[in-house]
Amino acid sequence: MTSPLKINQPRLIARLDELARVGALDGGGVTRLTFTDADKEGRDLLVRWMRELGLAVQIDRVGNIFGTRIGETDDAPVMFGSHIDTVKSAGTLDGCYGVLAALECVHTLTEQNIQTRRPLVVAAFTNEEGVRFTPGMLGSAVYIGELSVEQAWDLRGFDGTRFGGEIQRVGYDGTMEPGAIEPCAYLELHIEQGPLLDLNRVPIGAVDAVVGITWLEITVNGAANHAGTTPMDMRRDAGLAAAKIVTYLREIATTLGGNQRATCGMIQFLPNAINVIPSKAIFTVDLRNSDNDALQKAEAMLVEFVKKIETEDGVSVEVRALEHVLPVQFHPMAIQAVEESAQKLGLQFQRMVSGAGHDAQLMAHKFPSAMIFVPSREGISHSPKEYTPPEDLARGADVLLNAIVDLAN
Ligand code: HGY
Ligand code: MN
Ligand code: MN
Repeated sequence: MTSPLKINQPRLIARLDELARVGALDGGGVTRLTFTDADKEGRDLLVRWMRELGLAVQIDRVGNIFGTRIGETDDAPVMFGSHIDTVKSAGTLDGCYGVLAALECVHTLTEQNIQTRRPLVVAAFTNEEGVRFTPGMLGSAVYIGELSVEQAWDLRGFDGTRFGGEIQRVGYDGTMEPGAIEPCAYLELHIEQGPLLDLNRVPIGAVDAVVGITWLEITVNGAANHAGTTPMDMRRDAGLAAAKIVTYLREIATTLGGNQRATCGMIQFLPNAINVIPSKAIFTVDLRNSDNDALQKAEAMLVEFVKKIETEDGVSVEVRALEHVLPVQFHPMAIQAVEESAQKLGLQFQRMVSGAGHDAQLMAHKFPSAMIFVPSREGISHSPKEYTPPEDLARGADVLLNAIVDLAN
């Protein structure tokens, strides 16, 4: 039994720190929304690093980035990666850790002159976060054929821009057909973004499933009126109706229990003036559950409640679906490669479900996929407070490295 391979921890941390400086915010945190100048700068840095490592770089028609290291054969490659776009005021690890650890794995293999039978492909998918353009996990959805390139190019961002215009503006409108590379397996290393591994003091998560996600945009139409002269029983208050629906989200989660989650992340009143009863309220809903029936029940409960509010508050409500992603179970063969790698490294691991969405859950529809988690301090993520100690980051990358070598041979 050969001794386990180990990555170069300082080099991985140095690349994470360098990428973290792209789109860095004064008060801490990072923002690199899809196809913004900051995202372009991050993409250019990744492509430069890939080229420096002698990888063949390919960009597909929705901007997914692939760096291929040749193998001894042309058999189906092992693909591993994540995303480098971020949410607003993000931490420095979500997505970026999985891509840069993948790069570090290749760097270590090249440095130690180790060849693999299969080619290796480092991947960075476009618009995983979905904060500018919805749906999220867009690059991997197009990759597996769930969304067409044309549909992606016609998407309008929350900022009114068109995906197709922005991808051309930053020069990442590649020519490769999405899905052209058909890997034998896809692995994604990611921070847990939840509290379990940190609480249990377990260094590695062998993720066997990911929750389903429903994103909705709800528009409440009421009537603008004077905040002082309009009697309380004569109002069609879109703000009040929205507040009732947002409060009901918590009731949905407590009623269904389990790992049901319900969140309102964005809300806007119009005309948004201190002394005007809002005529309109526009807000988003994020529902999640590892059980698709329960997720559909959550959505049905919400639609039922919205109907009640329409009558109660004399408003009309439109519900627009922004994203429906199914929950997935990962492939036993891919999960086994992760667990055997952790065992080889003498690392304790636990099976777990991901509450965060990931490109791996789209790739799992077509290719044997699995994920590796490392602890997030206090489970914090999608926040500048997101943190994982360097030793934990290195351990996760070691598990990825030995798993991909095992799958590639
Ligand atoms: O929303 C998510 O779960 C992921 O961070 N995109
Ligand atoms: Mn992520
Ligand atoms: Mn994220």
